[in-house]
Formats: sequence, structure tokens, C-alpha cells
Amino acid sequence: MLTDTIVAVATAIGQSSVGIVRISGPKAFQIAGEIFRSPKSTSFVEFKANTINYGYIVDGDKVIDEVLLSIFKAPKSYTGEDVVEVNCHGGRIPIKKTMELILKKGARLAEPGEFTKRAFLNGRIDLSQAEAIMDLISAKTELSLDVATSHVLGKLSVKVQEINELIISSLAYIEATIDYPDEVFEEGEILKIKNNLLEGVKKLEKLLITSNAGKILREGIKTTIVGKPNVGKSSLLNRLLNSQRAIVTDIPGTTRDILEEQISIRGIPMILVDTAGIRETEDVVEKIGVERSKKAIEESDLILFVLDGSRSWDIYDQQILELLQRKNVIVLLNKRDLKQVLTKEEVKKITGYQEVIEISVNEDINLDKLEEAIIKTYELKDLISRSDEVLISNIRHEKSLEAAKFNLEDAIKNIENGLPLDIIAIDLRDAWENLGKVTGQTLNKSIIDEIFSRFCLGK
Ligand SMILES: Nc1nc2c(ncn2[C@@H]2O[C@H](COP(=O)(O)OP(=O)(O)OP(=O)(O)O)[C@@H](O)[C@H]2O)c(=O)[nH]1
Ligand SMILES: [Mg+2]
Repeated sequence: MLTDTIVAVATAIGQSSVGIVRISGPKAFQIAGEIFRSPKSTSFVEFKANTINYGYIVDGDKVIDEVLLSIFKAPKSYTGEDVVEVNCHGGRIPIKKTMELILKKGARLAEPGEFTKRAFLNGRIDLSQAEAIMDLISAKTELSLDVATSHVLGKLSVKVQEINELIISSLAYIEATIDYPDEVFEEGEILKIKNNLLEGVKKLEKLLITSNAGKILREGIKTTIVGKPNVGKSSLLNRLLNSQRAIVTDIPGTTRDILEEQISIRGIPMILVDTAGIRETEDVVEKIGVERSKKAIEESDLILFVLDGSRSWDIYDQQILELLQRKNVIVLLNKRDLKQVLTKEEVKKITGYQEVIEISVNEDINLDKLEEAIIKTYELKDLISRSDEVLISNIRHEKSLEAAKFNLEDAIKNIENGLPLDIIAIDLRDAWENLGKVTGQTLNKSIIDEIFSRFCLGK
């Protein structure tokens, strides 16, 4: 039983026009009644649910702030409990004073994510929706926001429920047959179960296919810009970032350390890394930079290999090429605005890479082609057009769905091999349990606590 009443500041602390203090629990209305005065002296009990009321927060006779008070009556509130939200003026002091007062009246400070956790425990939302609320808050691009929103709306929960029903109806039949061994065992029924399970596997596969794209949305594509000194790597970073983040000069060896920035290309998050131009060098600092560049290459998902079209292919380009084996590479032939010494055809022949784009960072030529190429490399076109559909972006969901799929496949295999029904029932129960981890139905308390502890305060 949740008997205590919790309070937290729901907005970011600092100077702003409003700051919201949220109270939830059985004593929320009582506490609000003690600290809130309306100008007409209406008593709190006369306020209706789902109303916003103007008035003051008072400590005895002393007015602390002028506020708007929103009232939500259980179960129709964010947490499913009685909730009061106080819209204070957004300064540090009014919020702090209001909080202190509410704590003094018997509320306790909420833990991170505790409001959302209560919504989950009260059955208002399932775990996948609760997690999506957190993803929504931390969404880095519009695309990740779309995905999070579709989960908050419960689209994933519906899909999981569909699969669950296939499992439960099969399980019900099997258990009935086990319970009444005299019942005739019908070949047709077992075929129906098998088809149910096959459909379940298909639905799971369809969801799991999206998890690659989901990973990209969650983590971003780690993209490293490499090339010998002075080819325009930092210029490219700046151009993609739309800011003069990195120092650009015509002196080779300008960038000496790794520089990392986040950007979004057509809604796809990327972590863009600029590196020190790789070349043999005696300069100690530059040498360390070059080592770091090599490490960055190893750790990245995608490499933008920049060449200078106004200079011919040399041993430095060659050395870098050799570092890029087994990597996803897009070759960029930069400085197209200058007289060209190195041609696209030559580069294709020397490097073996067919994806070579002639660009000019300074003159803004073909940078849209680069964006196209990135999206194409990751087959993300689909993702962009499909963004309002269900997409698995949470690794915990992915693992649970995968496990459920294996259980169903085992069940099908066991049916085919004519194994006893109680063995198949075990597979199905496992599948049900694994699916339930997505919605939180079958997770134990400590895991649930752990998940919510990663939430932010006041949510
Ligand atoms: N003409 C022309 N010059 C460019 C272009 N892109 C970059 N440059 C120039 O090339 C020089 C080197 O650019 P950077 O971006 O510093 O090159 P870098 O590859 O980061 O060099 P290091 O940090 O030394 O490895 C600068 O003078 C840039 O203005 C381009 O498209 N056309
Ligand atoms: Mg540089």
C-alpha cells in the first residue's frame, strides 16, 4: 500500500516564469487545504476536481507566493492518486519556501521517477509507457521524440498484448487438456496452436527488425572524420554543426586532439568526431593526437574519409586507407572548387570504395549528397517514414522480446517432435513471462525500482 504523500519540484530549478511543485498521495488535498488561500476565502473542500484555482500560498498569516493550484482527483491524475500542482512564480525562493511548507505539513520528498512509478503501480500505464515518458524527456531529435510518443500512447503495449493473447489462448487449451486427460486429443487443435505460435513468432520478428534503427536513435551513429592534415576535416565538422566549433587554419596539424559533438541529420542523431590529421610526426602533442585518431576509427560506426582534390594521392592517404579496413566508409573528395588534381575515378580505383562524393565544404557543394549517403548507408529512409509506428528503441525491451521469440520457437519445435503437452506448456509460460517484462507485469520489484531510479526528479 502506498500511504505516504510525496512532493517534488517538477520543473527545472532556476529563474523562469513559473515553477511547478507537484504533490501526490492521500494527504495531497489536506496539505493543499492548509497552505492555500483563495481571495474569496473559498475553502479547499469546495474546489472541484480538474480545476485551476487562483490564490496564495500562505504560512500562517504570511503570504509566500501568488499561485495557480491545479487539482486532480484520483484516479484521474498522472499518478492515479489525488494530485495537486502548485504553479508558483519560477524563482528559487518561492519554490523553496513552498516546498519547505509542504514538507512541514507531512509530505515526503519524492524519489526520482516516483510519480511515474506510482502511475505504473496504480495500473495507469505499463512499464514500456513509463520508460517512454523518460525517453520523451531526453529525446535528442524529433525522430526519437516520435518514437517515444508512440510508446507513451501505448502502441508497443498493444502489440505485446496481441502476442500475449496468442500465447494465452494456446496455453489455456493445453492446460485444459492436461487437466482432463480423458479428453480427446484433437489433431486439428494442436495444428491451430502451432499456427498461433507461428503467428506470434512472426509478430515478434517484425518488432525486432526495428531494433537496429532503435539502437541508432538511442545511441546515435558514431561518425569519425579522418584524413591527412589540411584536407578540411574541421571545416566539415563546423559546417555540419553550423558553428565554428573547431579551429580551422591553413596550417597542417591544426587539430591536435579529438573533438566530439552531437548533431542530428534529418532526425537521426549522430556523434561527430573530428580528429587530428594522421601523418608521421615528431611533434609529441600531435603524435598523441594521431594515436587517439586511430583509436577513434576503431570505435566508430561510420567513417568519413576526407581527401583533398587539389592534391594528389600520397602515402599519407594510403596509410589512412589501410586503417579503415572492415569499416563503413564514405569517401569525400573535398575542395572541389579548386583546380582538381585527384579525380573521383582515380579515388574509386585506388581505394576500392564506390561511394565517393565530390564536395566543397567552403563553397557548400554536394553536402546534401553526403546526408543522403549517410541515410542510405544505414537504410534509414524507412525509419524516417515509419517513425510514427512502433519501433523498439529500448534494449531491455529488445532482450525480452528476443527471449520470448526463442521460447515460442522452442514450443513449435517441441510440438513438431511430438513432445508431451506439459513440456510445451513450460515453453509458453516462459514466453508469457518474457513478454511480461516489457510491460512490467512479470518483473520483480527490485528491477522495477532500478528502472525508475534512473528517472529524473519530479517526474
Ligand atoms: N578551397 C577550399 N578550401 C578548403 C575547403 N575546405 C577546407 N578548406 C581550407 O583548408 C584548410 C584546412 O582546413 P581544416 O578544416 O583546418 O583542415 P583539417 O583537415 O582539419 O586539418 P588538420 O586539423 O590540420 O588535420 C583551411 O584553410 C580551410 O579553409 C574547400 O572546400 N575548398
Ligand atoms: Mg582539423
